[in-house]
Amino acid sequence: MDVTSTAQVTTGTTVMAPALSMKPALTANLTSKANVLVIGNSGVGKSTLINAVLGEEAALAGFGTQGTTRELRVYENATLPFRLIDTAGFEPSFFKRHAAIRAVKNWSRNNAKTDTVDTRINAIWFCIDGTSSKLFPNTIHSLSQATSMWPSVPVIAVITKSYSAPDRQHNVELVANAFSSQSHRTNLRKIIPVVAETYMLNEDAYAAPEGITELIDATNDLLPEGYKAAEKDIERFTLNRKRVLAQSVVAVATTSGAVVGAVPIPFPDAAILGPVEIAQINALARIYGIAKNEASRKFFDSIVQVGTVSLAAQGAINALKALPGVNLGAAALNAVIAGSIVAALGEGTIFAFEQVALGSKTVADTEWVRGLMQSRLSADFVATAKAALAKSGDGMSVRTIAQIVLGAFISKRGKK
Ligand SMILES: Nc1nc2c(ncn2[C@@H]2O[C@H](COP(=O)(O)OP(=O)(O)O)[C@@H](O)[C@H]2O)c(=O)[nH]1
Ligand SMILES: [Mg+2]
Repeated sequence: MDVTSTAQVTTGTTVMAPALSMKPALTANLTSKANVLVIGNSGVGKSTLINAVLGEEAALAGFGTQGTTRELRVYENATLPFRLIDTAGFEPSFFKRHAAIRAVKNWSRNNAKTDTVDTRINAIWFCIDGTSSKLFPNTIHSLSQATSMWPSVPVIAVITKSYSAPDRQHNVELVANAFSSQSHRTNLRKIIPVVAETYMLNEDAYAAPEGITELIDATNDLLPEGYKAAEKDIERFTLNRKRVLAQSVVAVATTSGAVVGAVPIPFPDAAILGPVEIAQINALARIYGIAKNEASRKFFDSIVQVGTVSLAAQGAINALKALPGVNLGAAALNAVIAGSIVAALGEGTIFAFEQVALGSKTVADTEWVRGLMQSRLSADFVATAKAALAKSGDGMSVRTIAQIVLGAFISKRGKK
């Protein structure tokens, strides 16, 4: 599967994965956090990665002007035991690289003077673009050169944009080889392929978020004692991160559903959403680490059945079609209906997988999950989808309609 030439699809992901906020950080935790330098050429995916790791509560850390220069931005949140130093000005030009590294050095030195914060670099993430494997040796050489003043600091190589699952293992080997055949000494500890934000390959296939919680765990593991967070705190935090990543899957799947649904003929039944729903469930299962095997097959199937051929789905469709006062042509109406079913099912699946991840349910609880999914398509569903119908119009693009549907289902989630 060649994804390098696929157009970047960003619609649908922005709603669920808010950009880093600019709230000033609390100063309470400053002395107890480790520092992780995030280095990689601009465009490699550093900001997207930082957002995926720290989450929406990430804030620019308050180190005065030193923490927010053109070359460097320091982020942290209340939970994770490390802050991330984004080398925003790092570009494939010798001078820009030099300036970026100098900014890190200055940050480290100036803040050490103020004595309020430990500014030693404790770990480095090398960000390497997974869509251009030919550049691995070059990139690794230049990143090693740029960080040669920290020869013993542990390094994690992060292969960003690892959209192609079949290529992941091979890319890890290529990166390992590139490290061992270059001259600069680096303390390489781990190579992790990541997808920081759901990437749409085509209508019913996406690259779901990948490797983010592994990266958090691996980074925590290599921090010096005294910095490390307790495992249960990390676990609680990563479960929260998984939810946000999962919601980025639902956003993309909802768009797919709306695209599939937007046909100017009467929407027959939800069976045509089968492939979209299956892709969504598989992607969510990966995020929650729920294996697809004999034991979980019925659990997965129950969800898809409710979303495709069940009385609940048919009832929801009929109710929406029969709503009085809806002044929409078939295409827009069908797009809203289809998108709503996929969104509601996705939200329900996230809840179900969380319960399994927490151990309060197991994949043997098929009747429970069936009932849960049916309830997600009941009266409450019709009211939410109705709100989306009211905001939709015939002239709108399917993507706009999908955003409206997501908006309706998200604000419902917020109120709960
Ligand atoms: N869908 C998706 N897009 C990504 C991912 N990583 C990076 N991108 C896209 O690649 C572009 C550059 O990413 P950005 O984080 O700004 O790179 P930076 O310059 O290193 O901070 C943006 O359009 C991102 O949306 C990812 O994991 N998934
Ligand atoms: Mg950036």
